[in-house]
Amino acid sequence: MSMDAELFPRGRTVVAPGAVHLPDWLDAGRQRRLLQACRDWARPPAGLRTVHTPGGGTMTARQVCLGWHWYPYGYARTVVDGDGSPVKPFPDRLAGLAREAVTDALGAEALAAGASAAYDIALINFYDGDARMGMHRDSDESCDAPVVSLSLGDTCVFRFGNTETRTRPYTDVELRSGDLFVFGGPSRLAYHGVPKVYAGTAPPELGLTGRLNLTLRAGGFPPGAAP
Ligand SMILES: O=C(O)CCC(=O)C(=O)O
Repeated sequence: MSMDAELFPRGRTVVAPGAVHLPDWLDAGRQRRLLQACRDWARPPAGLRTVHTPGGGTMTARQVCLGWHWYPYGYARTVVDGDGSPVKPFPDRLAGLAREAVTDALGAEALAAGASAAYDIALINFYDGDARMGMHRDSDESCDAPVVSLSLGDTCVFRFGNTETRTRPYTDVELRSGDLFVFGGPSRLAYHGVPKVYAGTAPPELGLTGRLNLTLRAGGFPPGAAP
């Protein structure tokens, strides 16, 4: 444990209105089970893929989706920018995890307010090497339910900004393995990104080289239909 960690134990932090960081939310056992599930989801068909943006860019974090397939910039039921396979189903247990996360981070009222919003999308990002993610908003959903973010493996700098610009003001938060970050309400459409991942900082007992992030979202799309 670093001296900083001893002097300043990590606690719940409200980073912006509706944006809350809960350190160490997943215990070691839940992290291990979630990692194992991610390894299964990453397999083809509809497995981990490299994402290309319409402007000719390549995202350095590779991605796999559950429930709905995200591509720049929309959602589909099949991997329209990859192998064309149907997206893997979104498991009920992730919906339960999302509800638990929102309740712990923002209170039961936040969940009740978004009660019509069923969590039905997971985007799983894998960061290795020099992977990072530029500042962006999660704005392709038709629903304002909070976004739930879970981190596994290496520690990163998560930059949480404002709803107006990609630039300052923003707050840099260190996300470690097991941490939960939820952003909803006035922060739902805030710009955010991952400027840095600290290689080799994952808990050794987890057995992951690199970083995984799961974001759980509610699409709000008509059942069965492509939006
Ligand atoms: O990896 C992270 O912590 C952020 C992921 C993210 O911003 C996204 O999937 O939209």
